[in-house]
Amino acid sequence: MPFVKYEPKGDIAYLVIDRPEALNALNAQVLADLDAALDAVDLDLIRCLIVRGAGEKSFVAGADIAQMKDLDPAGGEAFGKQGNDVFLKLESFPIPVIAAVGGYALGGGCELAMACDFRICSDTAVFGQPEVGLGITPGFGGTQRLARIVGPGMAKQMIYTARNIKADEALRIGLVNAVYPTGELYAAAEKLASTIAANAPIAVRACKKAINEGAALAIADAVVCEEKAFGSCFQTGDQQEGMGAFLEKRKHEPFTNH
Ligand code: DAK
Repeated sequence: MPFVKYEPKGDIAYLVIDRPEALNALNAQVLADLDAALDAVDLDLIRCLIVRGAGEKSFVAGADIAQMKDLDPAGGEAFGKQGNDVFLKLESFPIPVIAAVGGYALGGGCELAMACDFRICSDTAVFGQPEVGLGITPGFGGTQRLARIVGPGMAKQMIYTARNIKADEALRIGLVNAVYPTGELYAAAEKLASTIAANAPIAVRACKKAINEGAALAIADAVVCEEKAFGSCFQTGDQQEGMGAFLEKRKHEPFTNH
């Protein structure tokens, strides 16, 4: 059985990291299964993904320490590349991806959540980059994405101290967008995903691409990304319907992704 389950639900779908006996820790097989699960997503049907962990206790408690312990430098580099490749694939996935973090999101788990478009969490969630306490650096993009999300000062403090933070602090520093009582997290994630799915899919995808590609550029170049995104929506059925409905003062028909 794969360690990552693809669970479609109408026009949204879950990717469930399912290795609860190790708090969903990421070993090479979990990463390979995540890669395969992304390949299995039906992009004609699914408009938003939710990544979550199996069980109540953990989103993902990190990269698998037992598997990493005896790696040599080449093995460490290969493991880092495997994780980075699949996280980059997730980050640039054509449709939005929400991380729904219930419980621990440590090390590679925090990094997985940060490769998603945004994060929401339960009030029991715990985030952290504990790597320097294990004698290593974050290896799946933590030094880069955390600084971009919460700013270099806060990222450096979290990474250098290896101190975990709870949901309220994650909210305060902007690592998550919202905190929900345990038991309400996945319903909230589905509601958010469905709201996104109801909007024009070509436009939503174009927004994601423009935001991601523009983030690394100077503003003069970044706005060109937006111009391309904007242009790509015209003469689509959804643009014609969305604008037509506004002008005719009626509710638009469901968007068709064409
Ligand atoms: N790896 C492997 N097994 C893990 C694990 C992990 N990260 N986290 C938990 N487990 C396993 C435990 O070993 C235990 O297994 P059994 O003993 O039952 O066989 C089971 O999950 C339940 O865990 P606990 O018994 O410890 O549960 P507790 O409730 O007592 O504690 C905890 C929960 C999350 C506080 C604790 O498990 C914990 O501290 N876990 C480790 C958290 C952590 O340090 N995570 C960061 C891992 S380092 C790189 C590539 C990647 C990375 C770095 C570099 N390069 C290639 C450069 C990434 C690094 C990391 O993510």
